[in-house]
Amino acid sequence: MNVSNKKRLFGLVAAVVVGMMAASCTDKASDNTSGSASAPAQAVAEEKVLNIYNWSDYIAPDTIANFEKETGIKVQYDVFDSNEILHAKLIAKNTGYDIVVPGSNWAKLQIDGGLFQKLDKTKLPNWKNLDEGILKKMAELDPGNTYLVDWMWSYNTVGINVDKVKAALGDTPMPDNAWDLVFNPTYTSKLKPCGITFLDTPADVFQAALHYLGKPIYTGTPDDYQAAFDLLMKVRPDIKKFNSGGQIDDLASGNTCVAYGWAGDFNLARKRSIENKAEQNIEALIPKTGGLLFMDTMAITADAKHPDNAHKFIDYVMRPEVAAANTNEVTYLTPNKAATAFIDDEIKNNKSIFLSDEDIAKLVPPGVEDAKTKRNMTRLYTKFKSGV
Ligand code: SPD
Repeated sequence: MNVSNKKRLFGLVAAVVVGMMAASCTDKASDNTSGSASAPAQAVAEEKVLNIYNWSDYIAPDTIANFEKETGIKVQYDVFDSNEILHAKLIAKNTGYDIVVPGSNWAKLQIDGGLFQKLDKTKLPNWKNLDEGILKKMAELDPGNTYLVDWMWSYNTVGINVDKVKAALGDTPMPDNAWDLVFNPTYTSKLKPCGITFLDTPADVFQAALHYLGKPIYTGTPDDYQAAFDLLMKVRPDIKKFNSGGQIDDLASGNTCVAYGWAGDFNLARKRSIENKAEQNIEALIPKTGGLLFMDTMAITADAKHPDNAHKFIDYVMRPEVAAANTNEVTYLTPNKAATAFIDDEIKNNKSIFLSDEDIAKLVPPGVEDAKTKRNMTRLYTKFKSGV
């Protein structure tokens, strides 16, 4: 993606920031402004430990090992599969994690809730590698780029096993709108035998259903959520399972043929299938109405016990070679401009990873719901999953 594409992408992101301000976190920390620079304890060397909580399948296999070898810092690296899980841990406090990686929209809520500490830029010399345009746009979300560093980004969409889907559809041609494959019973009823999976997260599922219905994806209107629920219930009998982190292996092994999930994971499933000689022809589709954009961001928790080590890790990840190795492994895009030179041509040439200008323009910006809407959405999602 060239710089102007990135600027457009982040212009899109910036457009939602104002809308996100309305949602709230209740327990505001008494002081989240100290950052790691001002606490006297920081003068004392930290124990050589770092606790990180990131999304599953989101890092190259040697990223942590190389960091440990170089610094002597022992990393405990745990994974999660939904923003809801991370958010619940953060608001309960005492997560035990130094670095967490929420979606940017959720991160904004968490900043406002006092759950993160400021970055100390003097400890981040590799900051210079980040794309200026992106930083500027991120500053609209996080003024002064004070708390967040983008980890990687992609979009929610439909992923398919091309051969299995064509076989299951038979005489029925592929729909013009890829979202039909997961939201239109005409298609889902035919695809049911080869296996349809959905993400297991209320926000992602309702946002896509609302988008399919032509509604704003973070509308607060209860009637819209009811309409999305009614739509979802029509396809519920055709859904095999709800599984976020497991979609990669299910697609790569041919266990499922259609998924509603994250484009990066679909490209990773394709890569894994090739590596495992499973020969499944997997594609991340680009819906004509657009995919749902997301960015996942690194932040240091307000109660982090190892903020200095956290800065060391963030700076390490901002090295071009390290950022590119992560992208080359997991097929999500890095915001690290200097990393572009190290990204494999196969990834650069994949149009569902490096999107065209036209596809970028169609991406739907992320949003976040107010607390009441979240409760309603979770209630409806539970009913939808149980199928009654
Ligand atoms: N395997 C990495 C998945 C990262 C997904 N982040 C998703 C945010 C969705 N809104």
